[in-house]
Amino acid sequence: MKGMQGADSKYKNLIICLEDGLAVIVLNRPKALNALNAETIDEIGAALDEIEANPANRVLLITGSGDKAFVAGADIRELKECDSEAKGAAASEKGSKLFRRLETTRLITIAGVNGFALGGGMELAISCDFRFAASTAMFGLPEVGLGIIPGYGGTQRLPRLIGRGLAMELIATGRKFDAHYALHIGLVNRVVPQHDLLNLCRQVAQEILAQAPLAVSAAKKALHAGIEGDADGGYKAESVEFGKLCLSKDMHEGMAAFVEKRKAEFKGE
Ligand code: CO8
Repeated sequence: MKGMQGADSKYKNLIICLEDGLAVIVLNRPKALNALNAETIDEIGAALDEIEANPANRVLLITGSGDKAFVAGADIRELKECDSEAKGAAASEKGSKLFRRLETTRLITIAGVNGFALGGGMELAISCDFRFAASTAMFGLPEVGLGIIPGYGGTQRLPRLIGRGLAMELIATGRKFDAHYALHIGLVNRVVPQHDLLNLCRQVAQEILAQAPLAVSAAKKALHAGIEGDADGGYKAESVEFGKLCLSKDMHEGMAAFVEKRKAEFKGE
């Protein structure tokens, strides 16, 4: 990833950059097209601990290094060693827990899909709040062709995102598809030339960072409550979150700024 400051060398397979409220995790394992081995999964968890611990970090961008791969899946060489039911289930659960954490973090998460997002790579992308893709990106859940199934939440998240019929077709055929098809089925929000991808991600991150922090987190909580539970629970969660925001200083600031025709200065309080 070009133009990033403050690369942190304590991770072997990641580059972490902190840019005024925007945290960037770059998967950086080029010799395996950024495939997720157990070590990389642990590193993403540790990076998330570090990023979440600072309330100033509010948006998380996940992307891959280079221009070929976002993440080419779980590491197949490591998966080959899963020779018992218990080992397989544990490996699945390890990634699944991390992706669930990513899905429910207070941070707004964006996947900048810069190339191959296959298997566990596509599952990582769909555990983020939304996705932008380079026009060269390729997607797919090819697991059934390896004799396995998506094991990092893909069988659960894909139907929720694009609907049951399409999800079943894509999972059962293992078919790979390009960024334009991904846009057509609502898997990604926008497709841009590769050289514009990070600028787009940063620009949208800035738009989010300009909003009231508590309001953005509350909106994520309410949205999840409805998507994951029943509609009544979702409407209830929305009202509860709305009520809490009425006690925030930022609500008063936002409304005062409107009336006084000035830009709001939010403090996240
Ligand atoms: N794992 C390990 N190594 C990989 C992976 C991977 N997923 N993908 C690519 N690599 C390695 C290749 O082995 C190769 O290494 P080497 O040079 O040492 O042989 C290097 O990356 C470059 O790859 P290619 O030479 O294959 O590059 P190409 O441009 O020819 O092809 C592809 C690019 C099409 C992306 C091709 O590499 C490919 O098909 N990769 C595998 C894609 C795949 O099947 N992904 C799904 C994996 S399974 C999965 O993700 C399950 C998730 C749930 C697991 C739950 C339990 C743990």
